[in-house]
Amino acid sequence: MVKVKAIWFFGLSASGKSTVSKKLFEDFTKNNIKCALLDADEIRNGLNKDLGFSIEGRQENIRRIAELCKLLISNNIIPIVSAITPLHIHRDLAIQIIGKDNLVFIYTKCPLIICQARDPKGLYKKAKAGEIKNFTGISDVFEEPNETIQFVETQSKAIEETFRDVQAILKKEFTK
Ligand code: GGZ
Repeated sequence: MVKVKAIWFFGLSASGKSTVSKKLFEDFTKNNIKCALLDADEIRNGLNKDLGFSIEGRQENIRRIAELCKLLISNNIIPIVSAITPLHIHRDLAIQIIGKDNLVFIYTKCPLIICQARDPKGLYKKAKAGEIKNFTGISDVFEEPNETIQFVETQSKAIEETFRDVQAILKKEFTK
């Protein structure tokens, strides 16, 4: 039986988190692996509609998503999270709530300059023009994770290649 753990993708806006997490969700679903996709962007449109992007708002966003993960895991459903999770304290909070052994972090590593060039929703442009405040990477901090955190490079790889890197990480993690 597959061990149930949360898979938590984090990284800058436009770093590829949503794309890779969606692909993983589709792959698991096709293979009858019970999972739920928790995309922070979507959650912020509903459950976390009341939260902004201050330090406290982000912290509460992560706390609620982590609590959701805990509930899903206890129901034998693998949560697949996609959230910027910008600070070490946010990642520590997720570990504290979900438990170290029940959580796999995967950093979608992509230089800020590439994320800005991608800018699929035009958010970096707006942030640079001052139209969006506290925007991660522009007017708010993203703390690089330390070397122990597993990552996939999304800068110059096709999604299929990045996805294979994700699968290699998960194979190791889920057979521990
Ligand atoms: C960062 C913002 C902001 C600000 C709106 N800063 O790339 P997206 O658009 O689709 O995903 C981003 C999403 C970030 O929400 P998270 O819940 O992942 O952030 S955190 O983990 O820090 O709580 C982005 C959009 O919301 N967005 N304003 N100011 N991203």
